[in-house]
Amino acid sequence: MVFAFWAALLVVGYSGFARAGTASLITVDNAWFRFLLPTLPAGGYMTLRNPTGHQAVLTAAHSEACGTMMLHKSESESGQEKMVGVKNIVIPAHGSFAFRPGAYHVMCMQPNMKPGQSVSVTLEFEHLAPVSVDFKVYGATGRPRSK
Ligand SMILES: [Cu+2]
Repeated sequence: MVFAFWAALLVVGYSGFARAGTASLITVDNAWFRFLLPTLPAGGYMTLRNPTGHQAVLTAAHSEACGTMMLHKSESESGQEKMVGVKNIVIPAHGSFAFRPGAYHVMCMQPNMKPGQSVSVTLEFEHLAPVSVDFKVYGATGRPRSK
């Protein structure tokens, strides 16, 4: 009786692991948008973690709440802030990659969202299954610095 219970647990645990194996192993923390106005693009930020032994390459992001979505990098050139398009982003093996204000971000070109909402974004990778992430929407002041 007791043995059967543990055997059942093992099977459940194993099938859960197998599913995780076929999905992407990339995880995402602290995903959020800075939303200003529906007529202005909204910057999206997050930290990607790659626990695998191979580099992961993020190639695109899309969301039904964004219309067009792009990978961008902010650069300052002689005091002028400008954004450039980025083809892809490499997350090193056993490493992480942070998107943050003033640096790399996903650009939501036609934001259809409101502060307080969560918006689903799908991240596409080379050789890995796509990952869907809920981005929390904040206003102009951005994400509170709690951690
Ligand atoms: Cu941008």
